[in-house]
Amino acid sequence: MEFQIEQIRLHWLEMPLVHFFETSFGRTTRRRIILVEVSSGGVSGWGEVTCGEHPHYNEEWTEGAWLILREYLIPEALGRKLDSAADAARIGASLRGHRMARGGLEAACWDLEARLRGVPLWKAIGGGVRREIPCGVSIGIQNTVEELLGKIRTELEAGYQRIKIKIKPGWDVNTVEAVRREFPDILLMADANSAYTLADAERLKALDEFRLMMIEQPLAHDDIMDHARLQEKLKTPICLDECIRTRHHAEQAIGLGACRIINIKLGRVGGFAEAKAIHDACLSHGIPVWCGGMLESGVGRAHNIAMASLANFTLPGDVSASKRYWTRDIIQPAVEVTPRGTIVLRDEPGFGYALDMEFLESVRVRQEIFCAP
Ligand code: OSB
Ligand code: MG
Repeated sequence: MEFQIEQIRLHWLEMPLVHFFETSFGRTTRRRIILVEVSSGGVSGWGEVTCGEHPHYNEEWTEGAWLILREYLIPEALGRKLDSAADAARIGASLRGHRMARGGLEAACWDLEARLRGVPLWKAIGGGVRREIPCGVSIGIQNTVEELLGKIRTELEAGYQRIKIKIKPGWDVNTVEAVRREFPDILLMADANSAYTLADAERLKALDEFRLMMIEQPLAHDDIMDHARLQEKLKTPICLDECIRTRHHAEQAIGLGACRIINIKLGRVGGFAEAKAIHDACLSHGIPVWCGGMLESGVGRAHNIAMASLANFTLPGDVSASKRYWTRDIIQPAVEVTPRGTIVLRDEPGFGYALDMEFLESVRVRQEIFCAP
């Protein structure tokens, strides 16, 4: 459906996490989140920029994304007539990188189009093959193994279908072994966020005996070749996260045997158009995908739920309940998980939840409004 981008409002929110989240690249205690609100004919669509506070997961960070939006993407978008939301993927196409900033704007355009059409976002993107999204949790590095085991127990009791733990050198083989001893039969996986090199192949091979579903992104964020060399040596499937930003990367990685599974993150790949392209490429090669997370607020979480309803998202993703991260979310109702470890799709137009504007404004520390000339 055709529409024109008449106004864009950026919202910068600051929200403390319920519990710190630690990966191999550092610990997060507070999130800085940019929401992109795109309006046409008095209707708003919402997107979330999923980058971190610092450029450690990838090159993007909140302050940088704000500037990319203000200086490049918004001037290109304002006043633009789109034949459909799929056109929004072209905004910023001449830039190198900055896909999370682009993805926040692109996702907002999909939400806006879905609202203008009066259909749920999952339907607008061609999803909805399942009414319930299978959910897993990502559990960060803890201060002690005992604390980790306690957290895993809590999440299993809540019904989550698979557990992902973060690993890094010194918190890997022994940790995974302790988890396996305590929970012999659970679906378990480990995410290294690029903490290793090929020189650590023997150490990573030691993980083979623990029946992990996969090991996620063990090697450098931009190195598909070395992952191919590592996958040859490992029984455990490698899942790529950071390395895959485009359909082309996915095809190269699959062709080289660098992974057997791919984690798709809406922001990392620059929005729904590229996410669907990667999804389709994986489907045609028999590579299953799952939906990754970036500690999103309710807006990004709701977009992830829609994405995870596409056909090839057959593995439980890192899409979990709002309350795991927030004492109060900016959407209503908060995202909840069933005792079966699933999230049920909603039928409201757009991303399916209402924004709690009063609360959103109370955590907003900065905003800027841009109008078409
Ligand atoms: O690599 O999947 C990752 C969080 C921040 C940065 C990178 C990652 C993660 C997660 C969290 O694993 C997933 C979630 O949002 O629950
Ligand atoms: Mg990851």
